[in-house]
Amino acid sequence: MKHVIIIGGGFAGLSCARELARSRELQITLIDKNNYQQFQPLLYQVATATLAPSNVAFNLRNTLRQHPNVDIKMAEVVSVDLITRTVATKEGQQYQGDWLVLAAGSQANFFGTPGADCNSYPLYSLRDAEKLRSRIIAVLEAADRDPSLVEKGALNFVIVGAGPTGTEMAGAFGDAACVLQKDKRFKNLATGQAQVVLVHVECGTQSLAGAVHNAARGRIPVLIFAGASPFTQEGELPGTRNEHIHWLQDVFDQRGLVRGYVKYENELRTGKNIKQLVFRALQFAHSDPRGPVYLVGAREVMEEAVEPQSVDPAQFPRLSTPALAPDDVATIVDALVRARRPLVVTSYLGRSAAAVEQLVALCERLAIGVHESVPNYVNFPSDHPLYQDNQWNEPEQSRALAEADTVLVLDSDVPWIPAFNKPRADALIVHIDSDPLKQQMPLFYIGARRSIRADTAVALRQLNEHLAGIEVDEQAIAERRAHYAALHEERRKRLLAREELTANAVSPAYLTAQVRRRLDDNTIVLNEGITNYHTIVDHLAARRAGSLIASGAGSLGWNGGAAIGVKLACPDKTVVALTGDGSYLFSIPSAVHWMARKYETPFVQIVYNNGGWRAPRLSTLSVHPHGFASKTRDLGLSFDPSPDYAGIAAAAGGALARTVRHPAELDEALDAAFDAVRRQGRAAVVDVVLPST
Ligand SMILES: Cc1cc2nc3c(=O)[nH]c(=O)nc-3n(C[C@H](O)[C@H](O)[C@H](O)COP(=O)(O)OP(=O)(O)OC[C@H]3O[C@@H](n4cnc5c(N)ncnc54)[C@H](O)[C@@H]3O)c2cc1C
Ligand SMILES: Cc1ncc(C[n+]2csc(CCOP(=O)(O)OP(=O)(O)O)c2C)c(N)n1
Repeated sequence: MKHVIIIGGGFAGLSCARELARSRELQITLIDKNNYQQFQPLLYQVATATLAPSNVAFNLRNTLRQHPNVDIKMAEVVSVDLITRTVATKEGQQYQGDWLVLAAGSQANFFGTPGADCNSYPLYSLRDAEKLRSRIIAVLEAADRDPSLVEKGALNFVIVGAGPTGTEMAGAFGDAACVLQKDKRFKNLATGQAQVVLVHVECGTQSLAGAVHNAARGRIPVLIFAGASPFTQEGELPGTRNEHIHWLQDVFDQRGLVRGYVKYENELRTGKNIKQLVFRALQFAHSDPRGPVYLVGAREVMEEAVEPQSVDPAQFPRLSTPALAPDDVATIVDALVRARRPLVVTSYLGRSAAAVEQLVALCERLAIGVHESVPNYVNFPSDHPLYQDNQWNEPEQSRALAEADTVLVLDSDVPWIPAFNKPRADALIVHIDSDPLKQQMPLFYIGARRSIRADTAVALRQLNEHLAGIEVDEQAIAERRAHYAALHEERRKRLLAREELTANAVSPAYLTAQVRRRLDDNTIVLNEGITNYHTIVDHLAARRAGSLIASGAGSLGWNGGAAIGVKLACPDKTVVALTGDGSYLFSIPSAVHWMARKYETPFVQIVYNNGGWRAPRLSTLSVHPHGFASKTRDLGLSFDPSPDYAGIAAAAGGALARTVRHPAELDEALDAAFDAVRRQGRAAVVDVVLPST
């Protein structure tokens, strides 16, 4: 039997091994310094963090397992003796063969360009791609900490060489939209770029269920594409019907299923202008108020042979951000300066970090208090002395809102619920919003004297610039600053007291405080705590824009899929999802945790397990406080016997699973969960049993 030694398990070495292995007369030894084959055509995606390194490294032993006469050695060849046909490895082994095949590939060549080898990044191997990836992420993180770096060009990447590698690298940068968002939105949940969702005809569209509601109400851009049943049945066109299901899945108005929720919907009727329609749909999705769009195309259209079309996406720009008219700027500043108790009310301004910065500047300059209504982003640092409070559905009058004489509502769908919480009758209300008309809401009015459609970051910057040129009564401002700071301090103490462990049970406030202690500046938390929503906002006490996110909508079960989406968009963040037990079940945890493992998107999920659906009980009691619901414990809302919430995730995705029934078990469980996610790359679910209410 003859012995062949192949050095290098790349494309050449592998095909050589495969071919030669067919002959049973040969024994083959394949030597490679790695035990995987790297798939170079996808190195760009690894470099721009859109693919994990494991996706482009194929285990050599696995690839060649069907060839018993191939032996694989992981070793680095350092010398070859052609006379004795022996190769020596760095690890000290020698291999002798009848034939030697040298397939060690090539190396990066800087062609002697001065400085190129030490100041630029080659892209030849997986290691090169990983180094480049770390560098890109480091630059983004630096720009995240200090946004002025963006203006200084920190996010400008230069590619030398416009051959296939350079061109593809440029394309990969373009695709990695979240990485390259220059408008600072990469800080937030949303990359600002629509993601694409493909669903199966009308059935798949129905399966989207409440997710379309959440994307619409939460203003998240998404391009949804669904196929449609073929419309011919006798082979008239390529793609014609050939399965029984094509008759059953044909409906009269497939687009109607989502019409009430999408900003644009259309059918692709020919393959010839698909690009134009996709870009037009994206233009709607990306323009404020952002949201989902829906395209549908039948199989014959998808099968149509078309000439390549070139369409410039730049001709379909998102609409420019609208600003305040000069008159409005002066009037609003004047009202804020004159007010005794000016207050900002907001819910989703914090989707833009720039808007948060401008709001802080405005509030600090004029001592304006901030009240959040069902906040679904961090709109204002909650430890700031001007931060007053936030409200979910609690039937209470906010003191700050009751006292305010000038109320500036910025980006809010429901700034207050007038049945129990509203500004005083003579308050001046001004509303600035990306959609002040709330065009998709049948009933909406808030008594605003001025309603202005504008981008809040731009509008606030205009107010700040105008303020810089006018005199204000510093004494009056000092008085209101002291007033708001005193109220803030009272609230801080109240909240701190609630974090004490009192009974022998974990309270939602205590649990949230324990979670907070484990967060760092690199964490994003998702809140689907329902009746604990407000407690979570209060006790997480978020300060950084983009660090706390909620769906902004009402179809429960958002948090699991959202956690995976956030982790995909921001792979270097620790993602934590806080969920009610009902919302956990709504999220289809089996699918979520299967995906989390499959797509390497581990996250910590904590179930606020209060034994069932508490919200519907509170809703009933708020309408009929002394009715049937007040007299019975059993409203059919309990999840007793409780499912093994964490066990579902362990079974579906190998998640670390912990159930906490006593306060003494909490610390260990949370530590284990954060460790699993941060260090082992494994998802974790902690089911925390709270007193049922
Ligand atoms: C970023 C990038 C994108 C590309 N995209 C494409 C594309 O889309 N289409 C296309 O056709 N081509 C593409 N190429 C080119 C293609 O990857 C190469 O032509 C191909 O990999 C060459 O195959 P090879 O087996 O000669 O070398 P390689 O695939 O590089 O394999 C060499 C192997 O030898 C091993 N080795 C090296 N030295 C030693 C040693 N001393 N001891 C032990 N083992 C050693 C290495 O670990 C490696 O596994 C791309 C290349 C790059 C860099
Ligand atoms: C898809 C969907 N179904 C039903 C509802 C109505 N609903 C609102 S809150 C709630 C209960 C949620 O339970 P859980 O997540 O355990 O939170 P809790 O109310 O116990 O705090 C329900 C069923 C909804 N909003 N969305």
